[in-house]
Amino acid sequence: MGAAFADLRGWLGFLEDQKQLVRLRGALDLRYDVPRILEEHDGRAAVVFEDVDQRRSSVLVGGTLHSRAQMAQALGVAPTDMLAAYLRALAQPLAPREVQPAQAPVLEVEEPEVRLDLLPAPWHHQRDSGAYITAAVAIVRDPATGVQNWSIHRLQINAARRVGALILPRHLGHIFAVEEAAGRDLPVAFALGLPPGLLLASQAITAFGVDEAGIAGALLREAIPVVRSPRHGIAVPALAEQLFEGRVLAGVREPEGPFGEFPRTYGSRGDKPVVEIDAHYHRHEPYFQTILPASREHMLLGALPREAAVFRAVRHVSPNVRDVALTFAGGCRYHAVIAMAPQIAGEAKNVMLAAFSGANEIKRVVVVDEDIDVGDAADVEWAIANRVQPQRDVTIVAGALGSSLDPSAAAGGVTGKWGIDATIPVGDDRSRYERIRTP
Ligand SMILES: Cc1cc2nc3c(=O)[nH]c(=O)nc-3n(C[C@H](O)[C@H](O)[C@H](O)COP(=O)(O)O)c2cc1C
Ligand SMILES: [Mn+2]
Repeated sequence: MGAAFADLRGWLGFLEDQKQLVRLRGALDLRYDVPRILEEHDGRAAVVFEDVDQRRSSVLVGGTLHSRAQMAQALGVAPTDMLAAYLRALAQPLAPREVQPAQAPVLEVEEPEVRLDLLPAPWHHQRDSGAYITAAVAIVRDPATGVQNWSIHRLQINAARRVGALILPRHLGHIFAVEEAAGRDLPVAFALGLPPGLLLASQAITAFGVDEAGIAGALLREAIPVVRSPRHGIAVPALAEQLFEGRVLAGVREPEGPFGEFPRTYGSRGDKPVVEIDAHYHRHEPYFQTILPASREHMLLGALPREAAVFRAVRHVSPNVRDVALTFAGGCRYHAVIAMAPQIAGEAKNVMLAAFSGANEIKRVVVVDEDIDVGDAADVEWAIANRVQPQRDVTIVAGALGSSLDPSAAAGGVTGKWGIDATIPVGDDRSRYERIRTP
């Protein structure tokens, strides 16, 4: 087991040593050049844009995560141990360690004036409504419990001190709804410029009331240093590149979107919550991190946390589950494949039903036998072709909660879910299903 990477700089240094990072010099257009270059390097290399625009305040970097192999390196574990490592982190969080402001690199510089319009935030896709911050982790303290929450939200830059946010109905949405009903703004801190381990922790699917900072610490196998944000006293990663403090405004909605999203379609324009930014801190010569929507990076950040959530959910109904994968073509969110060794009739079906609710966005579940590689789409299709009788093995559930970004879903993301039991029926003559092999 190697060391995990605790900050973005260390991770970028590693990528550079591995020749998985390219540096580009010279002026480039944030709308027409940058996203195309990120797309061209997607799945291959991180890109550092040294001086994308002289007026801009930080060094732009994108594409910092490309593969499961890289994700394992970022966490300092073998690829085959990643799921187990994530499950361990969920089960045994490691609380963060508070450091003083003088020991917190993220507080090295305070900008005299908040100027979001001077950040090198790209305009990612053609029909997007404008420049977006896509890699900031929103950290809030739930006033009811004092427990903090981490989540990533796309942020549309509306003005020098104002962003619009998409807040889907999960933890931040719940906390904000309670505060807003009482007429109060919700203080929020945005940590920007983080290594894969912290981004993966922000995507954990947990019960309400679990602080993702503890999951980050457990994933890195070392408590992460946090510092109190100066205005709101929110504990934020001390090694982040940049920190913004603000308030989600009660009773305010402004138009946000459209925005190209992970399913490779546009999320629609609508009235969304607004955050007013009060303060901006950063390290010396900070990086500005961007995640190109629908890139491998965006997909992968969703995959491992959902695989862990599905694994946990299905283990409640069967001890015979071996592996789980969320597929790239399904955006690492909609389509799950589960490998198991069913021992009794109906067991695979129960596993499928549990997986539907392991994470809301899951729309299709394929259950296969252990001999099928869950990460290999052709292998899974082979199992469907040779082991499935649709009238017997396909299950459809109507009216469940899925993803509101699925264009085929009804308002709010209400969707059907379907499952395919592609396991060999228990009791069948297994020799009829045996795969040919050359001697
Ligand atoms: C790059 C990226 C962008 C995301 N954008 C949004 C977003 O705009 N709105 C949203 O609600 N969730 C977004 N998510 C997903 C949430 O961050 C994720 O579901 C998170 O785990 C929610 O945290 P919670 O369970 O504490 O609510 C995004 C995730 C990633 C990786
Ligand atoms: Mn949460």
